[in-house]
Amino acid sequence: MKKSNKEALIIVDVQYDFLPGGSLAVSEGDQIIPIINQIQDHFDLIVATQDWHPAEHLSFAANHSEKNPGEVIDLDGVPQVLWPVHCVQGSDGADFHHQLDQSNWEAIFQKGTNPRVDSYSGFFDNARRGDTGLGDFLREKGVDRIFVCGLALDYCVKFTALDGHSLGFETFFIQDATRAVNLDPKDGEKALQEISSQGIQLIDSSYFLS
Ligand code: VGL
Ligand code: ZN
Repeated sequence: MKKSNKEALIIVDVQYDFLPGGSLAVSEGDQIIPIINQIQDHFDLIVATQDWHPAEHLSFAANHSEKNPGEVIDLDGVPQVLWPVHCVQGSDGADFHHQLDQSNWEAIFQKGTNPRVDSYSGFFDNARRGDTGLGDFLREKGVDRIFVCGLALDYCVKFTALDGHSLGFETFFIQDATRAVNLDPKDGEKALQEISSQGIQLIDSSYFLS
């Protein structure tokens, strides 16, 4: 019998392009790094996701004529927010921040590699066709509780938490270990409401440190 009841930390997209100075910078994004480092040794297992786009990715405004970041288009039937070019495979902006402790990471799940569909969640693409394998990996390891943190609260962290919850993992959202893009200033707040209304538990890092 497989040992179960394990707790996993999922660190979402803590990459230079989402940090201050990056092409899709999340304000105060760097402030979560020491918090994430502090809590890592609480977990049985740690995984990270990495936004990992080909240069021709259709979520980039630059790959459409006369479109600007922030505009929304229809991409094969899925609404798509257009973004500045970010996290291009192999670029410096796609790297994890050097201060982020990676020494105990079990695996890295890359997403957003199909140029025709974006992938906010670490589990599935936005059309829910492609699967990164993260769900099966966690189950295989006997994980039943997941704790989600990283960037950005209102996109990739939110959808990772919602998908993890929908797959049956007991899901916790570490509020002080995430920050929002806030294209609209209320987006972060709205995301937290949506997350908690689904039954995901909102916690702070003090949950582990007390
Ligand atoms: C993300 C927008 C585009 C994120 C990724 O990591 O939240 N946001 N690609
Ligand atoms: Zn992206």
